[in-house]
Amino acid sequence: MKSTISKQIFAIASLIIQFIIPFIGNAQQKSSRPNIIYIYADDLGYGDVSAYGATQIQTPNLDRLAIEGTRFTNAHSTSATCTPSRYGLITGIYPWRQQGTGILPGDAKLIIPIDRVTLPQIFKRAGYQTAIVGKWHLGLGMQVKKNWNGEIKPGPNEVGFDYSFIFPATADRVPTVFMENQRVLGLEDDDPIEVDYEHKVGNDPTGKEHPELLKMPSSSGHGHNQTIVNGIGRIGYMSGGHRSRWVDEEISTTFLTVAKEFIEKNQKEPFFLYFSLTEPHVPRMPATRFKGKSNLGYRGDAILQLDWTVGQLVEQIETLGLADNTIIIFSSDNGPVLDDGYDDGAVTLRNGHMPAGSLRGGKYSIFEGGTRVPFIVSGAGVAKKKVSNALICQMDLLASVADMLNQKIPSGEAVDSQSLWDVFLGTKNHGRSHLVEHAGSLGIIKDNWKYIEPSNAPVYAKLTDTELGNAATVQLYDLSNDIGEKKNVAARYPEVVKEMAELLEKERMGHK
Ligand code: NG6
Ligand code: CA
Repeated sequence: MKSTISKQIFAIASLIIQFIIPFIGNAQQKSSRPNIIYIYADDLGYGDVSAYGATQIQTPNLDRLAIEGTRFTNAHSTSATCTPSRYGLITGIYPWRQQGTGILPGDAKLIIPIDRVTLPQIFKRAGYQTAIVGKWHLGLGMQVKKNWNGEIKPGPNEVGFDYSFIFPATADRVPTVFMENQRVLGLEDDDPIEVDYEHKVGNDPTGKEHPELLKMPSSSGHGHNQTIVNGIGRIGYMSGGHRSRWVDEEISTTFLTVAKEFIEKNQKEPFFLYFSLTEPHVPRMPATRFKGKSNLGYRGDAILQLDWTVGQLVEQIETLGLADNTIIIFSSDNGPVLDDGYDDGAVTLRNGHMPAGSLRGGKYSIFEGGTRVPFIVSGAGVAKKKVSNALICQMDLLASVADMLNQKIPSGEAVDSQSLWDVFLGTKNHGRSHLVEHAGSLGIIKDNWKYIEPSNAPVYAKLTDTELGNAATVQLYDLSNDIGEKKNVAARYPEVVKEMAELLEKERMGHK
């Protein structure tokens, strides 16, 4: 009798161990370690998305994410250009604290310290598989002069990504190649690559010598006239690697395919995918089937391609049954620009489109158009149909996911990143109290006040037709009724000016 009871107890216990405990474990794992996909557009403006009010272009896939999630109206990149914004995202530190974080050439050395905490490392420590697919633009290797024909270290893999499939800088900078785990893809021994940003290397024609070979002229005075690849003049010189050079029209689908492969392969484990798109950065050369689709020129076509790409990824997540456990975050690294160096119709075919919406300025600008960007969070645990006006910055993701995943940040690291996970999920409304904005000069935003420090930096960029927002006098705007920063009210509110100037100074001196 006794032995039968104990047999029964044993049988029940083993049932619990075999089936119920693993199930509880799984369930916990599910809710506490969601997959995160961070989709980062390049130069997409606040007004480029129909969910943000665009009328000349429709972005149904982004709009769907916004409707099924939370759309932020006061979310920012740290800076008004690419490299510094990405530096902020990965390190959780304002890039203006660190020299050498401006727009990098394609042969730059790695600028992310490999002994400090980074966003992908937080995920890695929590047991995630991590990948970057897309544009990198944070430098590679220990020096500028490097051998592009072998493995280049350190790079994204040392920064915390288990897998990397990138192009090194921008689509308009050489080398125009893909790199998988820090090796150029498709390279052949008999045609090694050389890259130089000062002197011409090899015999490939340049845009300067042979403008008649260009299929898309560079806009006047703009550069983009060095080595020609696929009929497009680039910044920088390269020779060799002819069979490894990308086809511009295929860049986007190549990244999408690789991103989907990563997701498919890692669907059973939690993963973090940093999916860093090239659209709508110059040179805009969308896949042929998107050409002419938007009626706004290749820039608009590239935005349609971007939107389609997002839709493809969402569809894959749904098909694989991962929707319940995946969060998609979509944003842009800086504000928009129409003419960034090529005559591609973005200006002439603008058709009334307002890439920055009602914001003033754009890429390169300290006005809101420079750093206030689309920011949409959607998926597991995210508030649906919500519009949040909380002040947040991309740099805050680091501390936020660290908190969500119970990972400690060593003191003195990621010092500018604030833990706001519930705000990102749209379940809490209170974001940062203030944020420093960065372009040619610094600005600061707090309680809907915007202060721009006096500066001698240029007021206007003729090449890109951008109001840069710099001025020799103090500027203060009341964003609660003047989001377009039209009326400088500094003279009317001297006490606010003083408070904001002091706060900016405190931040500047803050963490070194
Ligand atoms: C500028 C380039 C511009 C673009 C930008 C980087 C010229 C005149 N302009 O220097 O075309 O490449 O750098 O953009 O060369 S970013 O989004 O990567 O910061
Ligand atoms: Ca950019």
